[in-house]
Amino acid sequence: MAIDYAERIPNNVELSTNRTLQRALEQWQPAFLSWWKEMGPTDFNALDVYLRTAISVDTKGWANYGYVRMPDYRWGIFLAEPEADRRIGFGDDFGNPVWQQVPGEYRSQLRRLIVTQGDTEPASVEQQRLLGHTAPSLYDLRNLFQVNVEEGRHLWAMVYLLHAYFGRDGREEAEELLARHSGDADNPRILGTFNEPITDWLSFFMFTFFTDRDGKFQLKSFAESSFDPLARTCRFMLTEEAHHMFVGDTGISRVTKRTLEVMKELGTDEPAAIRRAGALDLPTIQRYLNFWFSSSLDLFGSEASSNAAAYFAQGIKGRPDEKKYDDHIVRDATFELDVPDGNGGVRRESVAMRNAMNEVVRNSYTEDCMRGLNRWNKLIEAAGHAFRFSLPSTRFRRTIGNWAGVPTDPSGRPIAQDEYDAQVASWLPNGDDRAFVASLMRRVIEPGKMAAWIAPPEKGIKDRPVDYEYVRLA
Ligand code: BYC
Ligand code: FE
Ligand code: FE
Repeated sequence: MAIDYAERIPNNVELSTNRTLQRALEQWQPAFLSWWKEMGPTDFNALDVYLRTAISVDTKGWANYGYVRMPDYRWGIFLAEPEADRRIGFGDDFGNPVWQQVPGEYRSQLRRLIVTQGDTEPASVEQQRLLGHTAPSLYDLRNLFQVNVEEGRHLWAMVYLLHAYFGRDGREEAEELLARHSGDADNPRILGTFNEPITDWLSFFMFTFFTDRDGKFQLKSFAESSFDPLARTCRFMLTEEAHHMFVGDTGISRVTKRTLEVMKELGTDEPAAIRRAGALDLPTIQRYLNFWFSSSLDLFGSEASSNAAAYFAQGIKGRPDEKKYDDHIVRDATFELDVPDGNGGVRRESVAMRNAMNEVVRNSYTEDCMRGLNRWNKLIEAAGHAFRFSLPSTRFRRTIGNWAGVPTDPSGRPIAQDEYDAQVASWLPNGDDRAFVASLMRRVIEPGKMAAWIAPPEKGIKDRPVDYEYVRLA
C-alpha cells in the first residue's frame, strides 16, 4: 500500500522524494510497530491519550496537542534547521567545514555511537512498560505516555541516521535496535542502567531526573558533532528531552512536598510513622536517589578513556556547550584525577585532558543534578527541617571506570567490603523499602485525584486544568 509520507511520517528530510530512504523505512516501520505492541505499554494501546506531536520544527509545529492512541502516534523525523557555513568546533580539524556525509575513516565510530544512543531509547520504553497500571493520577499517566512516545521518536531519529547514511549495515543495526531488550539475559541493552527494572513510580521519577539527564548531556555533546546531520538531529531531540526531565524534577518535588505535609500533620519525621500515613519518608527517597544517580554516572564511561580522546580529536563528539570553553583543540592541557591507590587510599593522577572528556562531561552533569536537589532542599528548609538531600560521591557504587568495584561510603571514602556490606541497606533501596514502595503503587483514575504519597502538580498540561481527563480510560 502506498504511504502518504508527509502525513504518516511528519518530517523535514524530504522523505517523499527520497526513494532509498522510503524503502528502508517501509521495511522497518512494521517491525517498529510490532515491537511497540509487544514490548511497549502494551495494555494501554487502545486508550485516547492527550499527547503532544511534533509535525514540524518551527515553534508552531513542534508541539501539537490532541487525543491520540499511541500506536497511531505520528513518529516523525526532524532535524534542527541547518546553520549556514557551519564549521568544526573542536579537535584536530577545528575550523574546517562540517561533514554532510560520513567520512569513511570515522564510519565505524559514528555508527557505534549512533547505535549506542539509539539503543537507550526503546530500552527506556521497555523498562517503563508496566507503570501505567500503577499511575498515581491521570496527569502522571499521560506524562508517562508522552515520555514513551517521544523516546520512540528518538529511536526513529537514530534509525533515520542509520538508514540515510550507513547503507546496508545501518539497516541491520536498525533491526538489532528492536531485537535487544532491556534486562534480556541473552540479548540485553548495551548500557547498564537500561537493563535495570523500573517497577515503581519513585524509580520512574528518579530515572527521568537522573538518566534522561544523561541523555541531555550526551545529546549536547553530539549537538557539537562535525557530522552535521547528527548534530542537527540531536539539537531537535533536546527540545523534547526538557519535558522528560521536567517530569522527574516535578515528580520528586511533589513527592517531597507530600511527605513534608504528612510530617507537619503528624508532627514527626519518624520514617515508620510517615509510612503508616501512606507517604514516603525522606531517607527512603534519598536511597532511591543514591541508586539512580550512581547508576547514571556509569553512563558517561571511564574517567580516562582513549575512546573519548579519539572522538574529541576527530571532531565526532564534543563537550556540551563547546563554545563556553576557550581552548577547542585541547592538545596540551591536563586533568587531575583522583584514583584508588590499590591500598584502600586515594592517589592523584594527571591525565591528558582529551582522555578526561568523559569526566569533564560527568562533572557538568553532576552540577546540573545538584541544581534539582537544591530546589527540593529549599522545600525542606522552608518547612523547617534539618534533613537535606545530597548527591553521593562520584566514586560511590560505580561499575565503570577507576572506581568500579571499589567499595566506598556515599562520601567517597574507600572502606572494606565487609563494612560496605554491613551498611549498604542504609545507602541503597533495601528489600523493606522496595516492598513498602510497591505497596503504595495503586492506580488512581479519577481526573484530578492523586495517590496519597504525591502532591498534585502546580498546573496541568498546555493550559488544561489538573483535573482534565488526560487519558480516556473507557
Ligand atoms: N554500561 O572508554 P569507555 C538517553 C562500555 S541516555 C555498559 O569507558 P567511552 C536516554 C563502552 O561502551 C544517553 N557498558 O567509554 C535516557 C565501551 O565498550 P566497547 C545515551 C559501558 O566509549 C533516558 C567500554 O565500556 N547516549 O539518551 O568513552 C531514556 C569502555 O568504554 C558503560 C550515549 O550513551 C555502561 N554504563 O564512553 C532514554 C551516547 N559505559 O566500545 C534515553 C553514545 C561504558 O569497548 N555513547 N561502557 O565495547 C557514548 O558516547 C559512549 O559509548 C559512552 C561510553 C559515553 C557510553
Ligand atoms: Fe530520548
Ligand atoms: Fe528522554
